[in-house]
Amino acid sequence: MKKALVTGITGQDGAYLAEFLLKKGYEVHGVKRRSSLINTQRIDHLYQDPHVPDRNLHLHYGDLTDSTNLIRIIQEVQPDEIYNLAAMSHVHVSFDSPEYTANADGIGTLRILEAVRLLGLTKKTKIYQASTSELYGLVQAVPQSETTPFYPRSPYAVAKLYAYWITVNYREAYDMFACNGILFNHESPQRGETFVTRKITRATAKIVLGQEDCLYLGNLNSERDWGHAKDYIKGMWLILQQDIPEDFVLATGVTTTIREFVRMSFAEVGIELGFKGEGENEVGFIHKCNGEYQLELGREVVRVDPKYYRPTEVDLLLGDPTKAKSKLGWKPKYDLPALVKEMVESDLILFKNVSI
Ligand code: NDP
Ligand code: GDR
Repeated sequence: MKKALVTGITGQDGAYLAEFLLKKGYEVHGVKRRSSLINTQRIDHLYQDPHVPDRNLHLHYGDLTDSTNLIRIIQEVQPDEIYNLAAMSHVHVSFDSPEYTANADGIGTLRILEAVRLLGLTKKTKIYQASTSELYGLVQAVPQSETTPFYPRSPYAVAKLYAYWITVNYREAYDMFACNGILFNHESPQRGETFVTRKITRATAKIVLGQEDCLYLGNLNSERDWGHAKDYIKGMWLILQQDIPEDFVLATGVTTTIREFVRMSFAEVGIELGFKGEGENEVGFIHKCNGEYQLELGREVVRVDPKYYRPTEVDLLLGDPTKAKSKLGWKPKYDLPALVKEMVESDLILFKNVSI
């Protein structure tokens, strides 16, 4: 039975990946941080009581900022594969906590690589590093592929740039099987509530159910290449199943503005939005109601709040997944309409069950 160690197992990708690996017959070990409230909601359905014999999901307390604890966990587990998904993953928040972000997202990756090297596991343990399309930052060329130059635009992206290159360096210096997946944005009903897609689908549900008045957003013009997390975690696994360690872009090859995502989300509940004004004065209003939910025509349900603007923005992400498609045989099953539909439906169910 293969053993996988997943850092960030309580996050969106960690939860989907753990489920995927368990189905493949892996023994899965997850690193989770201690928190004052239980934060394992995304993996509760996978939880096995520690007293159950032969269980195949094990959780370990740990933190990417603590080398000794990572060394101990890796020594205990002796994993065949490590998926380093743990990170302070919010781009906007990284401007408020730049040093912590560098420590966890940048040096944290070094700590994992060093632990594997010091423990003499370089020939046994394969490492997946969660790299990101944020590395491309200020647009140099589109679509963005494995050979497009990087120009990071946030403390998060700069930390991830270090993590990207230290992964490449350990691969070359110590002949380790260490790979970067350069993943474009991927979402799901499990997406954290403060990322823009989930913020939008939650607000769509709450507004039509009368639980929220208006959705406040930042830059509506930026464009993202959005896929479904379920497709992307499969790509992570495929990257580690190759004979030769390499870096791969995972993306859909389609880009969409935030404004269009808002439109699509409201269209799922039968509401056509109109937009008027520009910049900070732009608003989205109810133009037509075609279905079950009847809201007052002309009512403003989307407004811009500049507090959500970033000091430096990434305007356009559009990935070229040709290499992953040809070498890994990776092909996403979801397109954006299917993703939006699943997220809105899930949030409607969630908030229909909430009493106000
Ligand atoms: P989430 O924010 O949903 O999950 C992040 C995980 O990391 C959580 O389990 C979190 O724990 C954990 N974590 C944060 N800081 C630490 C720390 N110091 N030590 C240990 N664990 C920590 O992110 P996603 O699942 O969306 O993303 C997974 C990875 O992929 C991240 O590295 C992200 O940067 C990267 N990525 C994500 C993309 C996306 O579109 N989703 C695209 C490209 C890259 P807790 O639950 O306690 O907060
Ligand atoms: P991103 O995702 O920064 O691409 O990073 P996010 O959903 O936070 O932002 C996407 C775009 O939407 C604009 N935006 C807003 N964003 C948020 N969060 N909240 C708002 O109110 C809002 N209004 C407009 C942003 O300015 C931005 O242009 C995600 C994370 O998962 C990273 O960890 C990962 O590396 C990248 O995707 C790929």
